[in-house]
Amino acid sequence: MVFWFNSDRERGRVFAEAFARELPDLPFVMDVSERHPDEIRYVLTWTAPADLHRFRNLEIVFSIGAGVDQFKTETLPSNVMLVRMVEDGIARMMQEYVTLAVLALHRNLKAYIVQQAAATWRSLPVRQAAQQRIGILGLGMLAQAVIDRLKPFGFPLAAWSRSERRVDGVDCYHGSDGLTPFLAQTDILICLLPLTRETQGLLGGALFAALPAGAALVHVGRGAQLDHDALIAAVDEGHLSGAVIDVTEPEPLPPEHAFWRHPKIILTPHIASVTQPETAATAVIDNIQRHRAGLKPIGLVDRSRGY
Ligand code: NDP
Ligand code: OXD
Repeated sequence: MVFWFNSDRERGRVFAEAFARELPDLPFVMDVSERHPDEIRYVLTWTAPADLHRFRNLEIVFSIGAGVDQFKTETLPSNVMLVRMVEDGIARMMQEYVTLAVLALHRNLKAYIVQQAAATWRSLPVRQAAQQRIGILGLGMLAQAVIDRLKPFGFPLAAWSRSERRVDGVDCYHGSDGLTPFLAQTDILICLLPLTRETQGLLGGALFAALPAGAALVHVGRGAQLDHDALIAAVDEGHLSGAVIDVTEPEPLPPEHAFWRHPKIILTPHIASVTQPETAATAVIDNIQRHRAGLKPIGLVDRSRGY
């Protein structure tokens, strides 16, 4: 029974130390050719290796990320569990990034950066936090972590999920019927949805039109959820006031892409949150212990839903 770490060696060293300490009976390899394929029981990886079917005794594929759309789940053997990364480090970084993005939009940061470049000293109107309604697409692990951080600012908070949910202090909407009323009362929209057939292309012209005039977008889900032309049109027409974009399709964007130089768009290179090896190793070790005890791993992906 062997654990295969299929990612960068620097993070692998942190994992190897934690495994040696906490699971000394489970051999840990970074070079899979050192072992017979039948010995591999667990793999941690960003995408499914092309030859995954060689590992006939594989039981769990651990995703190094919180998202799992990069796995072609239909190609994974049906008896193998796919487990996404649920760890504190990812949640903390996402809290920081979304707070940064919301405050930047709330306090017109991009406009002041543009004004500074033109040596313009001019104050812009600002709403009170109680008048700035935040709406989050998704109400999962990361959205709930973000809500905890945003609450103390006093923004009215709402969220939209697939199934019905209740969270203290948050107006909860769900399902396709809940989307339009949710959007109608959202001034800063945050996308924290997984990429699935249903969410692909969701951030498009129709969705932007359903937001109040002057609304803004923070996109930290997945690139393929966003229609770039529709966003640029909505911002250039003045219906949207701006956007902070961390994920795009493709990544990286080509140098001529309009997002790079748009005066109302802040673009970052998919860095909102990065798996932290120390906390991620603890999460994976806990899950192996749960699996050994016959319990369901935390973050087990429901392949029929795609997340
Ligand atoms: P979770 O699986 O915990 O939560 C997903 C949420 O989305 C759930 O509330 C779910 O609803 C909702 N949802 C899914 N499909 C739909 C739908 N069709 N309609 C309405 N709601 C839907 O995911 P996480 O919070 O852990 O992560 C979310 C995503 O964030 C990841 O999949 C990844 O794409 C992205 N991410 C981006 C990073 C970055 O650096 N930019 C870093 C990490 C993650 P329900 O509650 O009903 O199931
Ligand atoms: C993730 C990511 O899914 O970094 O963890 O995007």
